[in-house]
Parts: sequence; C-alpha cells; structure tokens
Amino acid sequence: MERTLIILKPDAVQRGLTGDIIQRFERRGLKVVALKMLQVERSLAEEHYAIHRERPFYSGLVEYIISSPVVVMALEGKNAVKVARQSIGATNPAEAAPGTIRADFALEIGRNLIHGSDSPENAVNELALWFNESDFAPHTRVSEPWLYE
Ligand code: IDP
Ligand code: MG
Repeated sequence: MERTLIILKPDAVQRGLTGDIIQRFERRGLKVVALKMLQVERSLAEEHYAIHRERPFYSGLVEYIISSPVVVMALEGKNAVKVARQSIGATNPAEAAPGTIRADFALEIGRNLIHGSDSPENAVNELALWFNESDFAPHTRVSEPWLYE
C-alpha cells in the first residue's frame, strides 16, 4: 500500500467543493488516513513548492495557497500516488480529461483546486512536511476484500 498527499486548495474550500472532491477519492476506493484543515504558513507553502522557486508563477502560487484555509489529507491505497493524480487530471483544467476533478470543477491553471504528490518519493517527503506521525489513523475497512483481490 502507498500513501499520497492531497491538498484541497483555498478555491476548493471557498467554493464548497471539499466534500465532492473527497467523495470522489472515497468512491474510487482510496482510504483517508489523515485529514485536517489549516491556514497555511507562508514558510510551509514556500517549502512545499520549493521546486518551483525559479518559475514565474511561484510568488502567485504561494499567495494563492496562503490566501484562505486548505484541507490536507493522506490517501492510502494500491498505487495511491498514480491513481490520485489520474483522478485529479492535468495541471491546466482546460487540458484535463473530462471526468477528472480539475476538468469537472475548474477552468484555470492558477485556480486548479487541488494538489497531489507526483511520485512515491515525493509523497513520503510531502507527508512528512504536512503531518506528524501521530496525525495518522491507520485502519482496515470492511470494503478492502471488495477492492483488492
Ligand atoms: P501539479 O499541481 O499538477 O503537480 P505543477 O507543475 O507541480 O502541477 O505546479 C504546481 C502548481 O503550480 C499547479 O498545481 C498550479 O497551481 C501552479 N501552476 C503551475 N503552472 C502554473 C502557471 O503557468 N500559472 C499559474 N499557476 C501555475
Ligand atoms: Mg506538482
């Protein structure tokens, strides 16, 4: 089993879409094992997006992420990183496949609702950045034999 970090960005919270988005992951079979709402500190936003520091959109991206509260979660499941990215869709909602979260709920790259880790290695690092070990509530669900053979 693998874990991935998901951030429901300020636009998802402000637009009242957090429930719809979490439901999509739950329906797919991914399991929420940590979940919290917080106002992000600038330093955390800067560290999370450090890889984009030299990009022209970086300062706007940091302002966006700290502009209003976010909901952050850890999802667990087989290939969680890959399948969550697939359900999220392409970075630019205008290019995302129909049926993905970004295509179905968003229009612009700078307001694309959601973050998902892009590799298992980055997921481990991002989960450690956003959560303490005590924030996780690992559990087995009765549905698991019906999700995994
Ligand atoms: P990802 O979220 O699909 O992994 P990244 O390339 O890692 O996409 O970019 C991180 C975030 O930076 C995007 O989700 C989006 O919020 C923002 N971003 C990326 N490119 C642009 C851009 O050209 N203009 C504005 N914001 C951008
Ligand atoms: Mg990314």
